Formats: sequence, C-alpha cells, structure tokens
Amino acid sequence: MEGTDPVSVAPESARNIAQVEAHSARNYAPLPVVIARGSGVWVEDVDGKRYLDLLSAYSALNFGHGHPEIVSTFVDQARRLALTSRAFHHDQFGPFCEEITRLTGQDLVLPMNTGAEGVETALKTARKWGYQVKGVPDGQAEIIVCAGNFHGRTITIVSFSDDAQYRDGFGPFTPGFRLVPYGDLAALEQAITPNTVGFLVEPIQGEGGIVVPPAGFLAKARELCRQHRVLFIADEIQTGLGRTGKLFACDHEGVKPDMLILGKALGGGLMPVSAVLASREVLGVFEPGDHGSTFGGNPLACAVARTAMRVLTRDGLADRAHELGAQFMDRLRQLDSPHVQEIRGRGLLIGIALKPAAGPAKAFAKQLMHEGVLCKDTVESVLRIAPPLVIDQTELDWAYERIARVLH
Ligand code: PXG
Repeated sequence: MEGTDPVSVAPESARNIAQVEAHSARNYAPLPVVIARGSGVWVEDVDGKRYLDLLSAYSALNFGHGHPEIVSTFVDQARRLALTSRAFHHDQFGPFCEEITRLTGQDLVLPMNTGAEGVETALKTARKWGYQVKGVPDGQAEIIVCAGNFHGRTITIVSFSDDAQYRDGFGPFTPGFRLVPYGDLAALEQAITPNTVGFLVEPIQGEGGIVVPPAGFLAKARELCRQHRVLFIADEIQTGLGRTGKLFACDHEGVKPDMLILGKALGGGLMPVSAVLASREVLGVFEPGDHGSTFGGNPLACAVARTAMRVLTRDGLADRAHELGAQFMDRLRQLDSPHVQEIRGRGLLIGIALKPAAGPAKAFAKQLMHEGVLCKDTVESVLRIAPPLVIDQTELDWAYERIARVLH
C-alpha cells in the first residue's frame, strides 16, 4: 500500500490507512486518500480536503456521487422492499426487464450483480447455446478472447487473461479459450473453428490501457462472427451506458452484439447491478435451475437501475460525454508536455499514455491527488481520465489546469 508518508498524509487519513494495513488483505494498492463523503463530481476526505473525482469508480459513477434521484429511488425502495430472491416475483422485475431490453434493443435479460458474474453468465450462455443450438459436440466449445483483455477476476475469467499477475498462483485453469491479438481480424478468422461458440471482446479495452481498436474492427469482427455462427459478445461493463459518447461503444460502428454485458453504471453508483442481454434464441437456452444468483435482479437493484437508465436517456449523458470528451481530448493533445506519448479514447474514457522516460503513471496520479484531482493509472504507463458524465465545463477546466501543471 502507498504512503503512510507522514509528510503528505493528514492525521485522520493516516489513522485509517494504518488500520487497513493492519487488518486488510493487500489485494489493492490505493492512493493514500481516505474518502468520507461525495456529491456529484466532488469527494471529501476524512481530513476535510476536497478532490475532483476523475476516476468514477472505473465508470460505475457515471451519474456522479449521490445522484439525488437515484438516491431517492434507493431509499424509497429500501424502505418498501429490498430483497425477495428469485423464488418469488416482485413488482420491480417486470418493468426493469421491459425497460432494459428496450434500451438495448435485445429480447431478453438475465440480471446478476457484479461485472465478473455478468461475464461468467455470458460464457455459460455461449457454451449452452453452442451445444443446444449450434450443435457443438459436448465438452468441445471454444470461446475466443483478446490479448490484453480484462473481464474480471474469477478463476474462469483469469484462465484466459494474458496478464501473468492475474493468473500466477491461481491455477488450475478453465480450458476452452483461445487468445487472439486485439484488433486483429485475420487472427480472429484463423482462430475460429467449427467448435467456436463465442468471441468475447471489450469494444475499447479499459484495463488494457484505454485501447481503441482500429476503425472498422468491431463491425468486421461482428460480420465474421455472423458468417461463422459465432456469438459476438460485447463486454460493455466499463464502456456502456454513455461513457464513450454513445449509449454503447459498439454503436460507434453500428454494431449490435449477439450478447451484451452491462455492469458498473447500471447500479447508478449505489450498488452492484449487472446484466446479460441477448436474443430469445440465445438467452432462451436457460431452464429453471440452470443458473442464477440470490441477489441478481433484486427489487432494490431493479429500481435503482430503472432510475439510472431513465436519467441517462433523459439527461442525454451520452451526448454530453461525446461533446465534453472530444473537447477535453483536443485540449490534452495541445498540451506541450515532454511526458505525453499519446492521448487516446472516446467520449469521457480517456487515456494519457506516457513516454517510457516519464516513469510510472502512478507517480503522476499521486501528484494529481496532491493537486486535488483523483485519477488512477491503468497498465504502468497510462493515466485514465474518466470523470462522472455529469461533470460540467468549469469543473473540467479546473481539472485541466491541474493536469497541465503536473504534466509539465
Ligand atoms: N469487464 C470489464 C470490461 C471491466 O472493466 C469487469 C468486467 C469486472 O467487473 P467487476 O464488477 O466484477 O469488478 C470490469 C471491471 C478492480 C477493477 O478493482 C475492475 C475494473 C477496473 C479497474 C479495477 O478489480 N473493471
């Protein structure tokens, strides 16, 4: 864990960090800031210092902290009915299913909680569809994934990661996956066999370093999948729901995936809500008992997601991300910084790729923290800028000034 450095960490923060270091597993290395409250794009630490949140919990806070309407739905629904399990129907489930399938243009939804559960669900769906509908011989289904992928941390998901740290010490792994380079159409075509049931892809790689694939890749990959009867599975957990300047990042190339995985922002910044969406042919493979989750599709989650989707559309947050993001990226590109290699991304999902000589991106994130701006590195050399989509121009200007200062 970073710095209990007494010079830079105020007393109450230092106390909290010491507790964490004493009693928590060290599976994270957070910046040494201890946040106590948040509102909109701003958070405040236990010592009363304010910061602008340019990370948005990796896109889970697209609506900002404590969005008033979403909080109000959350509180009302928690008072009325929070949990039933799926053993019974509840009055939020039907409307949620209708609204999310309408928003995504898909036939059916299967709700889960975390992103990784959503991905696991999509993988199970693709396999079952492969055996039942495509006619793949039992136990032979293959799923193609991309180098540099990040889809979560379960054993199956890390089984097809090419990041050694995600895998080391966690074997044996789940078989049935093939890796191809991200954005490489020829490699994808070569990897397809008669047993291929799905191609799982992030339309922009988030944890891989905000990597935008070559123009046309998604549309052509989608077409290739159609030709070979392979399900095109888009993991839009980080890119979906307005983040990249369209409702979904696949929309930039007019691609409608066979299966769509959503998470993060679907929970309105308040709770974990994920979902898999697909056609009736695909999600129709499930029988009662095949798959599920105690909390998946609970009344609180459904109510919160419904309000989140309504706010997203009503407030035009995707268009906002498009406009503010394009401007901000232009301004970043004009920065005459000795450290910057490339500015890349879409909408308000922006990566500042640093030159090797600049040193680790994490050091810049730490400097920005001292300037009152919170963001985080992704891979070693990329700073991720992904503010809540409700951010305004003045707040972005405020952030820009500080980023410019730190990068000079
Ligand atoms: N798919 C994508 C594209 C993601 O970015 C997941 C799946 C998994 O979601 P859950 O809800 O299971 O974390 C992600 C998550 C972290 C971390 O702390 C996770 C993400 C980004 C940065 C850090 O594990 N993305």
